[in-house]
Amino acid sequence: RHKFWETQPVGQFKDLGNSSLPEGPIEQPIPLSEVKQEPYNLPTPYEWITCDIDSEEVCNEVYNLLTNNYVEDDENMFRFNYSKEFLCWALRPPGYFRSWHIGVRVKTSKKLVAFITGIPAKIRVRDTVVLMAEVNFLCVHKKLRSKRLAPVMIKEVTRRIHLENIWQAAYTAGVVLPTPITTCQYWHRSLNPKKLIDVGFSRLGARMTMSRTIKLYKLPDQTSTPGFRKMERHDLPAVTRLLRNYLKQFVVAPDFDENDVEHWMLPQENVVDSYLVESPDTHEITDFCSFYTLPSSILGSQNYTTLKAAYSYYSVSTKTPLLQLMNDALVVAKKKDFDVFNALDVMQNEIFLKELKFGPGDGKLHYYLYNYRLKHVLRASELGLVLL
Ligand code: YNC
Ligand code: MG
Repeated sequence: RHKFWETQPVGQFKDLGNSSLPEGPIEQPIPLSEVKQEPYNLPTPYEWITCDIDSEEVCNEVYNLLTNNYVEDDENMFRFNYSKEFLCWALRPPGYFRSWHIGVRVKTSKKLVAFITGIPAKIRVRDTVVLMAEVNFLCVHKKLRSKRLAPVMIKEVTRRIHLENIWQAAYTAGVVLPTPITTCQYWHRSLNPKKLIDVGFSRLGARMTMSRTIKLYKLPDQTSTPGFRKMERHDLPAVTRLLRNYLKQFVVAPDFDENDVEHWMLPQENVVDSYLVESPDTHEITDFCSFYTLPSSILGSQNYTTLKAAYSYYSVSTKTPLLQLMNDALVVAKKKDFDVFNALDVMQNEIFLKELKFGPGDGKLHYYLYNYRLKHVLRASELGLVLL
């Protein structure tokens, strides 16, 4: 069935429901001197490169490969269009390794035809914080599909991760592989229903007119929570405390320190937005919400080329009801001209999804751990991790 994945240290389908297997690493680390020192072999026309994502030229090549060949929806109507600024942000967190940004070129033309990345992250599983790699942006050019290039890319990124003495990884995919730790669903909140219907992202509901639909999704011009404002650098200690305390409740969640929060949460124009609630009386930071910017190319529309989407990232409510906090997030996203606000049913998101008029999407998102077994499949609400 899965000729490649069956050979890897991941939960196997045959072990589902066998809770006699222990939780934790599936294989033990080996001495670094015993890790393969040379790259895996590629078919002869191709060569490995380490991508210097700081280089304008390399960043452009990666951007173009992904823009034309990365993830599409099931109907091939939309394709993720990560911006260059976003890629730089996603690939250069504290302690990142340049060697984990891997490309494949055609030797003769030097054309970039495949890509895969890892970044380091501390991820807590129950009581144990594990240094892992988050693997993302696996992409093979459309003309080179189904030639078993993906397994070689995964083995090469694994080898380079091992060389940094890291033995576990986390990743997500729209496809089912051995074996999801949980399966989540995307929910979509229309901000610009007319455009979404026009480009085929959504459809006019039964017995609905366009004007009733526009009214249904209308949002206030102003946020409603007193003390709701954009996060600033001086908020880092308070936001870090808030997030760390909040994420404790989930079975799998990142273990963020202040440097991580600085990188992942400090607002960056067209990349990540973060807001918080500062109590007007005590000046205490009581609540937090964030979303990242990930447009999609619209593949078949006469009228539009891009769908501007915001993706819910991390949110924490201690005083402001989550429903009210997220409604304010929708208000600011609308003001910033996003067409749609997306959220997974992870963490406590189910509290607000239906109430705030999110509708369920069709695709599922599966979460995986490499070389780390969990006894049971998690509920999405037990997951405290959002990957980009
Ligand atoms: C996928 N998304 O099952 P079996 S998500 C992992 N993640 O292997 P070929 C995948 N494996 O089943 P193609 C996968 N998609 O025979 C397919 N596979 O065991 C498996 N799409 O390889 C598949 N990006 O080269 C099969 O397939 C084998 O040419 C087939 O290439 C696949 O970034 C792909 O969706 C996805 O660009 C590159 O279709 C290509 O089709 C493509 O013949 C559009 O591969 C873009 C797209 C995937 C986005 C993502 C997360 C990737 C995680 C990779 C796994 C990391 C493991 C941890 C490593 C570090 C360990 C440590 C320590
Ligand atoms: Mg292939």
